[in-house]
Amino acid sequence: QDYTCIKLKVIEFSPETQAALAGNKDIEGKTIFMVAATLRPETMYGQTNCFVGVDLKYGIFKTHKSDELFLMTERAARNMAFQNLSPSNGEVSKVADLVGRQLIGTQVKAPLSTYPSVYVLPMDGVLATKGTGVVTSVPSDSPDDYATVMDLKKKPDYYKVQPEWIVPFEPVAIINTPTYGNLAAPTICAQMKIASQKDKTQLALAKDAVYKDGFYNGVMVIGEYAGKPVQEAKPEIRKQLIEAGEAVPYNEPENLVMSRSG
Ligand code: ZZB
Repeated sequence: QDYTCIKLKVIEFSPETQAALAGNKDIEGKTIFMVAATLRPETMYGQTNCFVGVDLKYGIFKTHKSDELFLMTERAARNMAFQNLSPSNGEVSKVADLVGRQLIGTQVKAPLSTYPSVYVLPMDGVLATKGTGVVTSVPSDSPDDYATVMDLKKKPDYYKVQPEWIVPFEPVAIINTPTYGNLAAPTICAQMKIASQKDKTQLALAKDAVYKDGFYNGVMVIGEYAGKPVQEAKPEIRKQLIEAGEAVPYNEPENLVMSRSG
């Protein structure tokens, strides 16, 4: 898969992560990014939060740039080490260990998002075996993201999140499609009566439907490419993010993912 890894700059870590990193000399003076793999760079205007898996293991790693560190799974760091994204070819250099749970409530700056900063929240289905284990959330166009945000809104205590990390961050219209309008995920979730991230079968169908409709029939309604088809805007936005240093290309061969997933 040809992913775009979006660099979500850490503004302030959660108190738990701050405690875990206290005294760590390797992070002093460095900029830390939570790195999220996406196939939909054109949706980045609609980022409302970032997801991690609470039980997943993450690390902070040195990168190809001496002043930048990446927060992601070790598996992703190992893949990146062979894609010119680590200090030297094949080198994985970890400076801290973290667990997803500790990251909840961390505040990050998401490139292109209409919200100046967003929060890290928990999602049940984040796969350790895909991308970086960090997922950027676009509830306007991703049914999984929308359903998860609905769960968190309904049960903040259960999920150990604060309403102010969620409630102010409404989905943002970024793509218009003939079938689902300009808030495809909320629309299809309502139509299919999907109410939770636990509705996995329905969500897979919803995701497939909005993916196709967005890609083939979608038209941008926000940003520099407003009025342009998604197919035209996608590569341009990807290129801009990479040139601005706000994203990196990241490749994950499908068979490699499978063979390492155990
Ligand atoms: C932003 C985004 C906006 C995404 C959207 C999707 C959609 P696929 O096709 O199944 O490979 N993702 C990335 N890493 C993980 C992970 N470790 N665990 C769970 N989900 C992950 O799906 C690729 C998408 O899965 C990625 O693109 C990312 O979410 C998520 F409007 O990034 B996406 C209809 C989907 N819309």
